[in-house]
Amino acid sequence: MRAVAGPPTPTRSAHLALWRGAARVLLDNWTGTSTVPSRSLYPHQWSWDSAFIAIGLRHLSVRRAQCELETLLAAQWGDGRIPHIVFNPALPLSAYFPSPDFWQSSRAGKAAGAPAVAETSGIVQPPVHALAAWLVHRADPMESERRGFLARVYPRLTAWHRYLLRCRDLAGAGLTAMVHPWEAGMDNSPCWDSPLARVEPAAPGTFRRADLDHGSAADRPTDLDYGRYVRLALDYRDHGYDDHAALHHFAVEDPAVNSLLIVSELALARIAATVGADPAVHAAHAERLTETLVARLWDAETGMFLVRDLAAGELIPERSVAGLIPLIVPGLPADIVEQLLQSLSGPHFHARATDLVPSYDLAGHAFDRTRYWRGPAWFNTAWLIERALRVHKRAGPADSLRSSFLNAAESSQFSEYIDPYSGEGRGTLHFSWTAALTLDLLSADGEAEQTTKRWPVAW
Ligand code: 2M8
Repeated sequence: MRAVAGPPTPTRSAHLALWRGAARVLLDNWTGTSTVPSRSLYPHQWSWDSAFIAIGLRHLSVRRAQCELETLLAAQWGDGRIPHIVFNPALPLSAYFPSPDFWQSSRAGKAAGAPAVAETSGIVQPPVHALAAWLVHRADPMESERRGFLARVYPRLTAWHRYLLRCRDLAGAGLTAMVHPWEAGMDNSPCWDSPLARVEPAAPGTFRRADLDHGSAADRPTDLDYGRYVRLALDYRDHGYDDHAALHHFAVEDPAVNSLLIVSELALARIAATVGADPAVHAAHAERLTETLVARLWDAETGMFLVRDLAAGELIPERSVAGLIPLIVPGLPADIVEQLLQSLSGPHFHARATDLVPSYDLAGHAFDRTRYWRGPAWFNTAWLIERALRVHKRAGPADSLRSSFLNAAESSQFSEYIDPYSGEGRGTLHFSWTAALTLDLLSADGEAEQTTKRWPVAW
């Protein structure tokens, strides 16, 4: 492993302590082959966490960042899915619930091609991985080429996107669908309340939550919702994680997930061109997905994108940060960009204490300033919005969001999320993606870096 790098010159004086603190978190949470989101609450490898972590880790060690992504990809299933958790076999089953004996991936997922060598969950998370792989490559293209990094990950990343576009286009309309609230990453969002209400919860005595050993009950999902999460996962497992055979009592098209797929398809186009494959197919996917995203999920009345509930066949009337993340898509119509920018700075999402965007509508009936994904502001979504503002050349708001992000990361000890009214850190501390994305923002002082190293396409 090469030596861990210091901060880039422009940030050395102003942000040295912050850089060191963030690096410390990533060093402490490194297991030898990947990074845990948190030593206490999330002690295994998580899929979209690892993508965000690799984006920051590349500033410390490009080889570690490559390893982070390749460890995750080594647990990819034969059908192309990247599981949302890869379990560390050295930990006791009680370390996290649902544990490997719940998912039973190597047995129940055998027909879907679950690996025999690793135990994983059977659901997925948002596709940030191709974007991360491209950014890791850009951090040191010569080292990447020397080690054949992109050539190795390209076929796996295309298989992953193929899975999302073929097996998960449940409506046959051209978008990917999520079949469990955890798949969208915003696990406890009020957007899931109405589709989840149709799910019969697993009986309370049939499982034991481990999250309450480490997190406050006031911040975490309710027992009733946990029972529903468990029921959905059990049903999927009992149908062999087969997307055609499973009943999918919960199925939604999420605007953030589909936007991240678009951005990752654009990154795949860049990767394809670099490894001598055909970029056109990925560019075409991105274009078609963008058109379909607008056609199926844009809601002019609210001025943002909404989640589509596939069982009800309608948009869910809840404003969440997932509906603003499509701002990251470069090919959006200009009037939609304008309306999204207005929504971002309007009363539903502009919090008093911070520029970080709350996860849910500040004026919404289900808003809760501390319960996770029902109001608090998260650092990964702030990073995505900061990128989105730069994509659309809004340097002023992007600079301001960047500086709020860095202040909040420092004052909250790299917390998992913050209370949007007080700015106070909530959830677990020393959280890996908060630290990783801090490093990424600290590395982005020069405009040249903004447009070349930090983003797949200088749009
Ligand atoms: C949270 O989700 C896990 C389940 O996957 C949990 O609550 O136990 C979410 O914030 C998710 O987005 C994140 O990837 C995961 C690990 O940080 O934690």
